[in-house]
Amino acid sequence: MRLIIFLFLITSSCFAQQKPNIIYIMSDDHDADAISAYNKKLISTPNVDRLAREGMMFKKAFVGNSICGPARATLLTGQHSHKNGMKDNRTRFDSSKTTLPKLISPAGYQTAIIGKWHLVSYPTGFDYWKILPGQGLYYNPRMINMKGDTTVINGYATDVITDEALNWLDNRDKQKPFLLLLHHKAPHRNFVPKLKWLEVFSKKNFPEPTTLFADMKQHGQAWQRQRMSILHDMTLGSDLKIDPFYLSQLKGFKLDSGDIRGYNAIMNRIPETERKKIKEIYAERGKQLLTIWGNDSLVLKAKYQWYMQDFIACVASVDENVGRILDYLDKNNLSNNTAVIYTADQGFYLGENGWFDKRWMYDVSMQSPLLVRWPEKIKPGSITTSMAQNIDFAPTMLDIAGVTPPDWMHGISLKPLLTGKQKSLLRKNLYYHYYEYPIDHYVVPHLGIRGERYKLIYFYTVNEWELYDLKTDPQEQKNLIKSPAHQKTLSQMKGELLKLRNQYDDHEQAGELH
Ligand code: SGN
Ligand code: CA
Repeated sequence: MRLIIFLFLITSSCFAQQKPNIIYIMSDDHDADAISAYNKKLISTPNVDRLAREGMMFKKAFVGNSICGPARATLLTGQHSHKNGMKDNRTRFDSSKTTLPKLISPAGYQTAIIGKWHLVSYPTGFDYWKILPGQGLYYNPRMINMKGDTTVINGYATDVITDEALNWLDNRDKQKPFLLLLHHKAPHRNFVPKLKWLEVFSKKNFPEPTTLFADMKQHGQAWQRQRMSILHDMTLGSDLKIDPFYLSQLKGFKLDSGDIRGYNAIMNRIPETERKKIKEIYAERGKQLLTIWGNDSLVLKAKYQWYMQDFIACVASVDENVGRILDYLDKNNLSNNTAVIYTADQGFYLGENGWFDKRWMYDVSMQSPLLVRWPEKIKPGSITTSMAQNIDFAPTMLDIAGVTPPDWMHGISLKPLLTGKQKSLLRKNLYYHYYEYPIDHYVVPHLGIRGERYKLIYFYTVNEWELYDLKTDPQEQKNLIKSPAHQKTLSQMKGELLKLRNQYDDHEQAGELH
């Protein structure tokens, strides 16, 4: 009898170990253009690229509401915002909801979330969590543990979050498969890099996007209302870290307490060993600004360069830390049986249309990077152009773990696509709905659908429609809503939008569409 029990324990633990592990790494605002597997113009990211080389790269992965809290609630529930309740960053996520960790645990998984959380209520259903309060800080971040205690952890946030994740991996129950959600704060605004990467990237000159000088007047209400312009809305003090000493010398510039406070808050958090050098690098910006002040075109060009230097330097830390996780998996013989997913909560404007931030349904911010490596199942170097969406993450991870996704989830499992069982996804259109207005960037609420070729957007509070041909106009600059040649496409797309809106049962906002 004892022998039978012993054999049973051995076989069941072996069986449990064979279930794949899942590491889901999500950075904050990391646009795909800042990953060299997608675009080589801005940065080389050898570690994230390794996931593409050894796994599958999604060329067309999107979100359903391009903003932080909502994207995170969608990750947990597999649902669009109107069903999971998290429509904007100001909402509190209902922690009693059935979520990914609660569904995967009964399959024998141990679960953890480490890093940015941003759902106001504390995590539930995880065996372990350690999160940043709110947006979190770049240097010496505070973290909240499961007892509700907040402590300061010395170091740089991207390194600290990775340290915490590696620590959890080391101390986990090694008999069980695991799901680890590792959420970076970087490269979120206000883009504060580590000295070593700032030194590298402050010397670089980045190519300007062709639409950097886009004229808002050529477009509708929504474009005119936004406040996410690099020239007008990106702050010199806290976003670009220009010393108030220089700002106070700019003719006609109203130095406000926000700039001074923002600059000081950032600098005072940086350890003294790095602060002096960092201040020196940023002082160069102040000196340059004095020479170009008054010439908007030169100021925009310079602000764009400084923005990119900081953003890309933050990305370099993310890439380096993805490398640390992959090394850990290699060293511990975990690589083969672990699905590593890399993504961001959405895309981000890196100067296109003269903008920063996200929110819009335009591809720049609706698209997110998505790379999945799982050596046991995914053919290395695979590329898919099937349209995936963040509603698919929870069903996919459940499917990987052998759990059938519940039918109330809106997404579909990407596993058959990943493993090559299915060549493409059958879904024809993706649904999108953005709500938050006016804070922070005055992006007018909108909903719409994205097909392979066309995109239809309805800014319902200003009653403006937009239609784009993504094939002839991938930068979405030419609204075809009044084009006689496109009226048939328009009515087809409207029909598809109504269909999807009904399918997802999203009727509270926007009223009747006509
Ligand atoms: C902060 C940022 C905004 C950003 C929101 C939401 N301002 O308020 O630029 O859009 O977060 O970002 S900051 O000056 O405080 O950085 S999100 O990623 O959480 O959705
Ligand atoms: Ca974000």
